Amino acid sequence: MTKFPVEKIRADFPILAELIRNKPLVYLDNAATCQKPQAVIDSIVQLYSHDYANVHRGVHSLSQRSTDKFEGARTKVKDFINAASDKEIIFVRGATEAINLVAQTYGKANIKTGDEILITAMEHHANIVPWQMLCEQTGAVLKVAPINRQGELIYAEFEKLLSDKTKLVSVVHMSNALGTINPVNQIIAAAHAKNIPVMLDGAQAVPHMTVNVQELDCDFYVFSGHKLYGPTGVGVLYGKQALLEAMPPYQGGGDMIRKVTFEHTEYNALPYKFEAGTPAIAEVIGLGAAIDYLNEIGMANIAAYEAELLAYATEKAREIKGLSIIGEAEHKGAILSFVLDKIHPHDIGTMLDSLGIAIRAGHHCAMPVMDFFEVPATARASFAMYNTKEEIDFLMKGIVSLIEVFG
Ligand code: C6P
Repeated sequence: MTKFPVEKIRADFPILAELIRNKPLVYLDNAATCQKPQAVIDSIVQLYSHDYANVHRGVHSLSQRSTDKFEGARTKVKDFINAASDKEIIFVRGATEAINLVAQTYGKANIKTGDEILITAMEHHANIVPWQMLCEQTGAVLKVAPINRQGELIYAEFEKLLSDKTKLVSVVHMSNALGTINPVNQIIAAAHAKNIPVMLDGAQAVPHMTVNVQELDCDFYVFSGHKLYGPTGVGVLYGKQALLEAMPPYQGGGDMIRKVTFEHTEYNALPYKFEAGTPAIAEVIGLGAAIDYLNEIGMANIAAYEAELLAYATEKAREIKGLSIIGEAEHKGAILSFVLDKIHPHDIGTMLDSLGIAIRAGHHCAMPVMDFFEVPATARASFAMYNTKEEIDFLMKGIVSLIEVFG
């Protein structure tokens, strides 16, 4: 690979030039949300300045322009994850809404008292709570496959939990709290051998690796636009067409109907059946622009560069006495969760902020992970394609100075 053009990429992100507390911003909170390239910002300005109207509704020119851009973005998403058809791409508000949608439609239609839903012990709350709600509604049972001290799924235990009662497996592709990348090919093959559908929570995976849903053969895949350098308020539910066809709709309203009378409503075809109401037009189009931008750089190049960043950060972190890394999976994405002896993660976050460094300190919406590692919270530095080794050096220097002063 030719040298990764990180400086050129950095120049595309205007916010990276901000000063925070009079210091250059070092943005290492990319798992919470990524910053936006100028191309995404421009796409939204262009839309509202020149092309904006409601979609799928008007015969007038602006509505057609808006609709073309909106549906164009759907095709970009389809190609980006290699779905078979635009009909399999449902726009939602984010990964959270996508999982709730599947729980309340597929789940309610197919999961009954005594059935089991299988997740892992490293899930984000968004892939726990919707299933707990479904279990309360149906009498189904939530099963949790355990993890080890490295933060890896104990695959043998996962396999043991797959049974005739299991009606759905829903696992995180890459953990936002630990960085672990799960053996999703193995998981999907084992579940499919028992005719169990699999949903992957790809919110943390999609910005960092090539995702090919047909090759994975997953049944559902979900992610959020804002973690993929796109706008907030938009996310994607991918589902295999046959499954989506058979599912009841989620919400009722405009756009998801073909014909309405007071006696009966006929639902629209896919993907509109699941897109009630005026969608997040500008956000969807902005997501399309983010995907164009990423395609130009290449997801494989991004993954290779971020692997370098992670290896560098891990090596440097291991040199710091009193720092413990939480999550040391062999197969891992660019996340460094850590704790320091005697300094609470929230204090680490606040003190690093005074140096212009943005990290997340907290439970990362994965409280069961914190319980497992018996920590109240972790400090999490999460890297993106615009981060540099110099920024990692700066982070490490900041941590060392904290330990010297407060440790
Ligand atoms: N994780 C983080 O700081 P939403 O909020 O719907 O865009 O994404 C939810 C979600 C689901 N699954 C995983 C694996 C995630 O990482 C997230 C979002 C952010 O780690 C915000 S809590």
